[in-house]
Amino acid sequence: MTDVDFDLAGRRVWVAGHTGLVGRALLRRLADEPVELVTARSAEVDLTRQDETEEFVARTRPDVCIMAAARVGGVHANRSAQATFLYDNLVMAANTVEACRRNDVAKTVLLGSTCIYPREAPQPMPESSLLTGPLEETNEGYAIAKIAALELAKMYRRQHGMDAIALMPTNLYGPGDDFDPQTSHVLPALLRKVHEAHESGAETVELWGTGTPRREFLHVDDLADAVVFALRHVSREQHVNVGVGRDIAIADLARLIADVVGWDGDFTFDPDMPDGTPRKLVDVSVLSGLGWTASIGLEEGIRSTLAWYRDHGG
Ligand code: GFB
Repeated sequence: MTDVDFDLAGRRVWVAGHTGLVGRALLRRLADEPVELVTARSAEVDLTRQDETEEFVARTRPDVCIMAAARVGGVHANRSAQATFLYDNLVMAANTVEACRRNDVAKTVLLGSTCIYPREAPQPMPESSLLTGPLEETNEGYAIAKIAALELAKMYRRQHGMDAIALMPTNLYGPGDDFDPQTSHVLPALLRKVHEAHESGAETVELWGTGTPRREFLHVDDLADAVVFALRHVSREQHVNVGVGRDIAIADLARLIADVVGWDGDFTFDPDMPDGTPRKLVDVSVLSGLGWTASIGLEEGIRSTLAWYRDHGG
């Protein structure tokens, strides 16, 4: 039983952040839908500027907004620039939701991250564990901004009757990711490091931290499919987790990536780099109960992402 049947046919769908990892996956997924796409590069409309955001939405009049624009990064990038991650994500969400309200956008989807949950939340983490304990310090800025975004959706729904929903995807990966060793997330970072070790003949690759934290990985094409499903069938105050329902230790992920790349070297560990939160596996029962589950397996996803990376100058 779903919440609603929202008809996408003929709708003008604004994909905010269309050039990012999630935005590009949304464009791929929406290519199969009878919709008209609305996009704008950050040079055309700076979502951290309220006036530019409201002028853009008033001029283009989208029916649907998928808010995939964000300042994102791995544990080291987050830890190093907490104010930037807090401010940019906070104002982009606030400007976008208010502009959509003022222009009667029929459906707005906000995207968060599972780092919104407490560091010591019970695993797997149900949506109800939000705000029940202290956050992981390394990404508190980003987490607070994403919590504010989902609260905006909830309160605009409640006060203004706006059909705004919030999805909380777990760690994402896939084509078009950031592969920069300093700013990226772990999966693309290790793909690049192991690929380069394989190419150069290096015998070791260094991992950050202890390798013991566990992470759940959702391919970005699965997320894009979940967003389209939620556009059609989710309309509720509470945010909804999007994940695969299983996780893997970082050291085991590294070995899986080495096997896919075909590199048989050894991993060393840099204890000076942060482990981040010990685990953040999400409870996926709400979305699966509505009828959606992920379909891209981790090894399959790593293999296709490696192929993309090699084809795009890796
Ligand atoms: O993916 P990642 O940077 O972000 O780190 P988080 C995941 C785990 O991989 C950490 C370890 O325990 C890292 O120490 N790791 C090992 C590495 N080697 C590497 C490496 O070379 N690069 C990277 N990046 N990690 C982010 C949050 O946390 O998750 C964001 O900071 C967001 O706000 C994102 O929520 C989804 O999963 O720890």
